[in-house]
Amino acid sequence: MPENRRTAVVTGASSGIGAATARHLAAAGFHVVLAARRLDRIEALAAEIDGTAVACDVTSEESVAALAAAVGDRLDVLVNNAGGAFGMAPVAEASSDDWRRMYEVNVVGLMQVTRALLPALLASGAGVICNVGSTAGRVAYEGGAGYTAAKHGTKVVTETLRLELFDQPIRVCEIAPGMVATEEFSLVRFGGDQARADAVYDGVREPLVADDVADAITWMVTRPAHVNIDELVIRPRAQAAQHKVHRER
Ligand code: 8X3
Repeated sequence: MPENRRTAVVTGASSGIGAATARHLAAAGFHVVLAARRLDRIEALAAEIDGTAVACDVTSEESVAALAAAVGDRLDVLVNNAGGAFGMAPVAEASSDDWRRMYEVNVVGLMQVTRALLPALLASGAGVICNVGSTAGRVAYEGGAGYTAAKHGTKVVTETLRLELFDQPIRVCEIAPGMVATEEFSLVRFGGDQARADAVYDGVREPLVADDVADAITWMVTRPAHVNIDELVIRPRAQAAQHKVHRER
C-alpha cells in the first residue's frame, strides 16, 4: 500500500453501492482496496481509480485472511458493503438455503472481514468502519423475513462492536439505505427475473442511485476523528416509509 495515502477497503466493490463508494473514496484522496469475488470487474475499476483489486469472498475465512495480508498492518477505513437479498418468499415457503446465504454474507461475512482488519484499523490510530445495512434492518415487510432478519443482524453487530470498542481509537457506523436502484440488487433477489426486478421501482420517479449512498458514506467516514455517525437512514424522497412509496403511473 502507498505509504503516504490514507487507505480504505470496500467489500462488494464490483458493482452498485460498493463500486460507487470506491470511486467516491478515491476522489476524496484514499487509496482504495477493492474486494469482491469478481476479479475482472474490480481490476478494471482499480485501474480507473488507481486502486488495488483483491479477489475476496467474505464468507470464506481463507479468502478474508488473504485480503488482510494484502492490506497490511495499517488501514484507515473499512466499508463493509458486501451483502444481498436472495428470494422474496413468505416464511411459510422460505428456502433454508437462501436464508443461510443471506446470514452468511450480511452477518458472518461482515464479522469475518471486521475481525481480520481490526488490528490494522486500530493501528492507524483513527480507524472507521462503516457497515452497509438497510432500512430492512429497521422494519419487517412481507416476503422479506430472511433479508430483514439478516439486516437486523448487521445493525446489531454494528451496535455491539461500538460498545466493545468504546475505549479504542476507532469509530463504528452504519448506513441504512432504503430504495436504491442498482443494476443488480433486485435482479439477484429475484434470481435474474428482470421484470420482477424492474417492478420494484415501477413509477418511482427518482429512487436513490448508488452515487447517492456512496456520497453519504464518504461524508460519514471523513468526519473529524472524534465524530461518530452512529447510523444514517437514507431514502428517496418518494419513499416516506417502507410501504409508503409515491408511484406515478
Ligand atoms: C434494500 C432495501 O427495501 O429492498 O436493502 O429491503 S429493501
